[in-house]
Amino acid sequence: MRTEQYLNDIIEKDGAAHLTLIDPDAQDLNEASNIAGAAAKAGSDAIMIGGSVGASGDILNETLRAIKTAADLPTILFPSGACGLSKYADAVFFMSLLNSRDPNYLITNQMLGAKAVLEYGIEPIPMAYIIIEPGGMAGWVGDARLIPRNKPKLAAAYALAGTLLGMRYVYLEAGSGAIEPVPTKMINTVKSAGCGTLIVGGGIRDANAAKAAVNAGADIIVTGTAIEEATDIQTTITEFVDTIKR
Ligand code: 1GP
Repeated sequence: MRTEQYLNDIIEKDGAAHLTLIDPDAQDLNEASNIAGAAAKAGSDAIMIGGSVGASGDILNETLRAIKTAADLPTILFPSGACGLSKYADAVFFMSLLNSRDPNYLITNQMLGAKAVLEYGIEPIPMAYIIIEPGGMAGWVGDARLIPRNKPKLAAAYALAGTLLGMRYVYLEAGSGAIEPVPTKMINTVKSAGCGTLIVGGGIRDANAAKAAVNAGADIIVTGTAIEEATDIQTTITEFVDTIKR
């Protein structure tokens, strides 16, 4: 429970936490190292590592080692399947894509990876993953039956089901690089339904959007593209962090 407790303590103290997403398939080792170093200096709370395609094997392991050298922050895997596990990480979002049509993303990959999680000694954080329109690459790869943006009650029903199944975290995902983030009304409806720790990501391009998500009920904000595309990475992360925390 080390990483989970660490995040929960931050949320209690600061009102929200910020995760910096690094996709080993999109960022080379040098870029990953720069982003991780900037994230630590800017006060981001942890590094999330994963991606829908290609974030596995040597490149995943080497990226984690580069991140660990550059930043003294917890590393949390965000795997697209059992291939996205690495012994170099501190924790893993042990997640099920609840609105997938494909049993591979509901339980088969989890079955395939469970023993490795224990053997590697990485901390599993049970998480319900729910993909909202437009869904991006994650939605396509995960064969998600995308939640319509104007149907917040559907997202809330999935989140509650995940919570009752024992998943302590819920992640509302609009898809990396989404034109618009998850609607604030949906965030609010999900949080009000009584789910656990609520992560929101996908299409959060600036600090105002991040703050709006937190005001609506998000506990953790994930940003990847906005950091990847920033000209000044540390300043951009600092803006996110300073704006969402009280
Ligand atoms: C993707 O939610 C994350 O899984 C981050 O999305 O790249 O749009 O920040 P962005």
